[in-house]
Amino acid sequence: MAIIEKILVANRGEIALRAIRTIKEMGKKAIAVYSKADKDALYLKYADASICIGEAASSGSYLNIPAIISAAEISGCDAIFPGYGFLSENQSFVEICGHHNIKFIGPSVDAMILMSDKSKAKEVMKKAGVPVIEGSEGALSDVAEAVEMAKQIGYPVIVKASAGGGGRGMRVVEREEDLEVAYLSAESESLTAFGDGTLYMEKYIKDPRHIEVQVIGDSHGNAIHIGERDCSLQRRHQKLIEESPAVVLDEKTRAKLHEVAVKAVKYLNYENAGTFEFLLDADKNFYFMEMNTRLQVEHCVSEMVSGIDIIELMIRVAEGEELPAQDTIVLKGHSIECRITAEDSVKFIPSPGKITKYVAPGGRNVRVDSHMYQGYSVPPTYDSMIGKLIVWAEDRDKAIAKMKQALGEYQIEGIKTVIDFHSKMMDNQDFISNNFDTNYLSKY
Ligand code: MV4
Repeated sequence: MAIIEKILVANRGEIALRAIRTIKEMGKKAIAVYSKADKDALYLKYADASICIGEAASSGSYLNIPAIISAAEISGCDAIFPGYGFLSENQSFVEICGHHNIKFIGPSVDAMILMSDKSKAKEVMKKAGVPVIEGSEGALSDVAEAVEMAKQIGYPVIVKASAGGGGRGMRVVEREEDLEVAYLSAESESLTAFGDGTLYMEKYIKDPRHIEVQVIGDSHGNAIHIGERDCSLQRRHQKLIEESPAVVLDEKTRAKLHEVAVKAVKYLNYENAGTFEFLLDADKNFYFMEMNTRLQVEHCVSEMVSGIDIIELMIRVAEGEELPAQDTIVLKGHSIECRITAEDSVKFIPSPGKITKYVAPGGRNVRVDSHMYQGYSVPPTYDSMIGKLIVWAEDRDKAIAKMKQALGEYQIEGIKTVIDFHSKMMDNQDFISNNFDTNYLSKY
């Protein structure tokens, strides 16, 4: 047990604010870092101290490892909380934290390396007894092997980048005559994007749902899940609405999903928070897709149904504490999250600028995780997500009604947001009847 006293939050925006709140509630000190573009950011006001780490461009600030490590050393931090994006899944950063005796609040380098190779991750998960999608065992070596593999599993197939994730370096192939072109373009795309052109192949699952399980392991080999989330409502691989539980699952499938996820955490001896992503096919079979070795944007819906502060749990695990037993985790009701971005509601074109009026929603079981305030200028430099609106209610219908009310209470002027899109979704019959999949927004 090594009590952490001072934590550097190596992130910005809503997640920096989210983390600082928990750190201070735990009686610990929170140190913020910021780029020149973020000098007026709200999270700086809530931190115990803040340190400028460089230029607006992320490469000169939030991705600048020497600047962040220096900030941690100068301020006497004994741990770093990475949040999501930026350095949260950067293997050398985790290693460097170790060299400096700074506890990285997240998984080990080994777990991170393993899961960053998607085809290797799949092999390991298969060994752990987790259902995986039929396809190549590991990476493909060339087009000829791809053609043979596709013959075996049958079209349509999908080729994916081993180093990928989030949809880049991915091609769906319907017929053998299209495979070579698809293979070569996926290969060059992933080589450009990730510096690695390794590909693997799977049977293509048509119109799946994206279901993921929140897990956490501790340093004593214990592992628990905090339920699942349905993140099927996406646009161009950007999640827009997430919920927990995934009401598409029957109790038996849900129990199996949770069981498999916990088994995998134990098999990996995985420490800290993570997420197993699954695809659910039309027959309600689930298959492992990827593991995210970080806290995710949508963790809040899991917090709402469980009553657990996941960041608090991450910090406690990093201190060497044992996790609570699975049977103490009680999942109740329904939670929905709408991601609020500074984009227009029709084409999702970024709309940075000054917020001239800001009134946020409120009320019972309404949670606003946002760094917005009246007078704040949304910089054009970073991700356009400027907040999340999360609600909880006894069931999904009530949660939708509450979300609709809360969205309607927002008054934001000066920038465009996707609030109108979300309001329309809360009235959309397909959404209300839970009749959608990961391709819904591309059809509609
Ligand atoms: C798939 C698939 C269908 N079949 N794999 C998209 C991102 C990357 N993580 C994997 N993805 C997919 N893999 C097989 N075998 C469909 C997708 C997919 C998708 C998955 C989850 C959420 C949204 C998606 C949107 C398009 C495609």
